[in-house]
Amino acid sequence: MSEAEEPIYVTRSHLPALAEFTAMLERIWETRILTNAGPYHQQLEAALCEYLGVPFISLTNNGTVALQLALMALDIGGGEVITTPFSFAATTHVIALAGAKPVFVDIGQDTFNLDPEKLEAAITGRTRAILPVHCYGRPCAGEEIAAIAARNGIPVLYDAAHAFGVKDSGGSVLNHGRFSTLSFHATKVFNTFEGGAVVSRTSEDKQRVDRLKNFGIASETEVELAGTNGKMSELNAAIGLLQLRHVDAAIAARGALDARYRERLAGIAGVTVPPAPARARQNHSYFPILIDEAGYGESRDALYERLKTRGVYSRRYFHPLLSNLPLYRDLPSAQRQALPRANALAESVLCLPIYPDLAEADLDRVVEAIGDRRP
Ligand code: T4K
Repeated sequence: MSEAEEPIYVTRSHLPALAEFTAMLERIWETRILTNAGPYHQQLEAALCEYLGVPFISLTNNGTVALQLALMALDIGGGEVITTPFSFAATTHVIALAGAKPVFVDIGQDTFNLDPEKLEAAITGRTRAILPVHCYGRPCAGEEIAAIAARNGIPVLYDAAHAFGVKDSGGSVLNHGRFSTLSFHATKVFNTFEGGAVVSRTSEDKQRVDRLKNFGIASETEVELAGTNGKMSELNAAIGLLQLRHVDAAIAARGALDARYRERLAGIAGVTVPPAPARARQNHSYFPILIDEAGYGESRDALYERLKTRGVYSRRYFHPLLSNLPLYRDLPSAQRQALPRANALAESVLCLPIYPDLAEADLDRVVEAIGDRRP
């Protein structure tokens, strides 16, 4: 957390009932199975497969490690990985950490996600994988990406950190690609305090990820792969089992707030609320708005600062754009002129507070502060 005076957005609804959790803790104390795919871990994997409608899940200790494990499972061995610059730092970092070169492709018009029309031109003989992000839980163009990937024989790994429970016209978006990864960080729609998961399409892929998250160990005497420690503990898995009971209510509450924001923000000049994605079950994990400085009369950054003075803590997800970070800006694909939409979006987007316990009166206060441009 960056500011000491910031409000706590992780509210009651992000936490399981303490009594239920205590009962699970007692069980852990009794069995003394604390980690390494214990009973709660196994139960949570099964429960998530059912809830999310996916064939195989491997729980991990966070969403970043989930991405790393999926990349390790693809065994890309360097080369290039095509991705979007409009994401959280973890998405590009894992490519660099895998010893590969990130290749940025611009986002689509009004989609927030990697543009399939720009994808094929970015594929070279060195491309080892495609890593799109369902940004804000808005589904990527899964069919188009799949067709391009298949044509070129390149695997797709989706960063679905924001897309818990999201569906498109084909069902769960987690069923696109060879792997999808989730984040269960405290601030997410479904959380285990820290945690994440890799969704696999086949039992062979799940077994590979499971080995990789446990040091590559295949049996007592065999270490088959150069793995890491990506395991989720029993404590986090127990929290997840309890959270899962309330996730539908949490998503519904977010949906009502999303609708209220849309209604109240309509008509404020220079403020655009992106339309909800078509044919999707959303999770309302973020509420982005776009500020057109000329029409609004104030820059996005000035609004962001002014909201803070009113006790409203919004987030400029995702600014700075990953391709503009000193770490990555010298990459050939990072040039601003090649990424006009992502650059424009990073300069104009503001994510407003949205969490299940946000009171309607507080939401109205956020909208009033946006509507009232006086300092
Ligand atoms: N891929 C994508 C596309 C991602 O967005 C992320 C993470 C990942 C991969 C990696 O997944 P993980 O390895 O994190 O599982 C947050 C989160 O730390 C990060 O998980 C998330 N994406 C990213 C978008 O946002 P911050 O630094 O902006 O959050 P922070 O700490 O400022 O918290 C936001 C608000 O919530 C604050 O007002 C305070 C409040 N808060 C926060 C925490 C942690 C609480 O009230 N209680 C809390 O415990 O990064």
